[in-house]
Amino acid sequence: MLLIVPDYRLWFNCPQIGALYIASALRKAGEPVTMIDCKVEDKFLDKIDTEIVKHSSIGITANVSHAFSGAKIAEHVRKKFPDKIIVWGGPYPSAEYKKLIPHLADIVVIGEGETQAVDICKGKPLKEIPGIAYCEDGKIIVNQREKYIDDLDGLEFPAWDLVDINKYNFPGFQPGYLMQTQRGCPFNCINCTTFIHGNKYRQRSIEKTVAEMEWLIKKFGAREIHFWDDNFTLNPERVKNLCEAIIRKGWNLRITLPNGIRADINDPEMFRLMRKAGFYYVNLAVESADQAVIDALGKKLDLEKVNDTLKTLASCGFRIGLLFMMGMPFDTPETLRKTVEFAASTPAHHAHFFVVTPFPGTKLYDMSVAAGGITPDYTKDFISFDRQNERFFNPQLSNEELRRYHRMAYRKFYTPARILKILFAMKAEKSIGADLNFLLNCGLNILFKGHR
Ligand code: B12
Ligand code: SF4
Repeated sequence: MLLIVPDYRLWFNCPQIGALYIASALRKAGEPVTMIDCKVEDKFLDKIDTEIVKHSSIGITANVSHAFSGAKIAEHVRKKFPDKIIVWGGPYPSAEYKKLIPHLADIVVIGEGETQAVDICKGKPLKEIPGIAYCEDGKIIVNQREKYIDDLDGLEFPAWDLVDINKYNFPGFQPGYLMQTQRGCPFNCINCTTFIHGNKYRQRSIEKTVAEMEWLIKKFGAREIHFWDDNFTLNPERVKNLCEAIIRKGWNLRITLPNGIRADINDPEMFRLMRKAGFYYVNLAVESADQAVIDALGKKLDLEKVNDTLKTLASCGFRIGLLFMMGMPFDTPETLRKTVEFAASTPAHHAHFFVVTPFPGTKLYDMSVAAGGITPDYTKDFISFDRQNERFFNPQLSNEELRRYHRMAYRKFYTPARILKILFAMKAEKSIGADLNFLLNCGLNILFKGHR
C-alpha cells in the first residue's frame, strides 16, 4: 500500500502516528509499504506518480484538515491510475464516508484500522471485514465493527523509519517522537470523535511502553517524547508504575502530555513521580470556567477541583498549560468572561483558547448541521473549519463578541509577568535554545511559506 498523509501546512507540524501504525501492521503481514507525507514534500503528486506503480492500493489518512487535499489526491489517482484501489482511514473519512464512496474511495475504514488494512491488502472478501464501508451494486454497505483491539501490546511499534524526523517542526528537544500508551476514553464529550477508538479504556503494558521508549532512544536518538494519549492519568496507579519503571531506566529524557489530562484527577504522588520520570510539561483540559457549560459539554469535570490540581502541579515544578474552548452553543458573554478571568488568575505558564469548531463525527457537528449552521461539502476547503469562520449558531453570542473575548483571553493571560515566568521556566529546563529555535521556525513558516 502507498500510504499518503495529505497536505495541510500548519505553522508547526509533526508526523502522523495513526498512519505509522498502519504501515507497521502492513509490514508485519508482509505487505510492501511506502509513505509520503505531503506536508513535508514539495511536488508530492510527482512522487505519488512514481511510487504508486509499485503498489495495488493507495491509503489516504485524514482528519478534517486533510479532507480537501486528500480529495484532490484521490481525484488525481482515480484519473491517472484507475486500476488502483483507494482506501481512506482516519477521523474524517470515518465520519464522512458517504461523501467519498464511490467516486473518491473504494473502501473507507471506520475507526481503528490495523487489522482492516491488512485484510484489505490480503484481498479478504470485503463483506467479511468488520469496520469498513464500501460500495456494492450502487449501494454503500457498512460492516459494523465487532470490537476494538484489546491487546495493544500485540501491535508493532509505529514505523518511524519511514519518516525523516528532521523535516518536521514541533516543540521540545530534538529529535522528539510521539507515542500513545492507551486508546479509548470512557467519556462522551460532544466535541470529540470518541467513536474512532471507542469508550473502552485500553492500556498498553508498562513493559511494552517502556520498551517502545527505549527503542526510540536507542534506535532514533529520542531526547523527548510526547504522549498523545486520550486520557493519560485516568488510572493513576498505572501512571505511577510506568513512572517507576522509567525512573529505574535512568534515562535523560523529557516527556510531555500535550493532549490535555483531566483537571479533576489530582494525585500528588502520581505527579511527583511523573516529574521525577522526566515529565516537564502538561496541558490541563479545563475547557470552561462555567460549570453549566462543562456539564452541557458532557465532560463530567468538577470545576471545584481544578485549583487544587493546579496547586499540586505548580508545587511539583511542572510547566503548565491550560486548554479552553470558547463559543460553545451554551456559552454566553458571561460564561466567556468567567473563563477569561479564571485563566488569568491561575499560576499556569501557557493557555490555549480554541474557538469551538464542530468537527464531523461529533455530536456538536450534528447539532450544528441540524441548526442549519454548516453546509457540509467535501469540495469545500475544510481548512476553513479551523479558521474560526465556521461555528455553532448561538443567538446568545455574536461572532464579534466571541472574537472580542477570544482576543481578551490572550491579552489578559499573557502579561509581561507571565512571559517572564515562561522564560524562567525555559531557563530552568535549559531549553531556551530549543524553544526559541522552534518559535523562530514557526515565524518563518508563517511569514515566508504562508503556513497557517
Ligand atoms: C495527536 C493529535 C494531533 C497533533 C498531531 C497530529 C499528527 N500529526 O498526528 C496536532 C496537535 C498537530 C493535531 C492537530 C490537529 N488536529 Co488533532 N489530534 C490528535 C489526537 C489527539 C491523536 C491522533 C493520534 O495520533 N491518534 C492515534 C492513532 C493510532 O489513531 P488515529 O490517528 O485515529 O489512526 C487510527 C485510525 O484512525 C485508522 N487510520 C488512520 N489513518 C488511516 C489510514 C488508512 C489507510 C487506514 C486503513 C486506517 C487509518 O487506523 C489508525 C490506527 O488504528 C486526535 C484525537 C485522537 N485520540 O485520535 C486528534 C484529532 C485527530 N485532531 C483533530 C483535529 C481537528 C486537529 C486539527 C484540525 C485541529 C486544529 N485546530 O488545527 C489539527 C490538524 C493538523 C494536522 N495536519 O493533523 C480531530 C479530528 C476530527 C475530525 N473529524 O477530523 C481529532 C480526532 C480530535 C477531536 N477533536 O476529536 N492533532
Ligand atoms: S475526555 Fe477528552 S478524549 Fe474523552 S471524550 Fe472528552 S474530549 Fe474526548
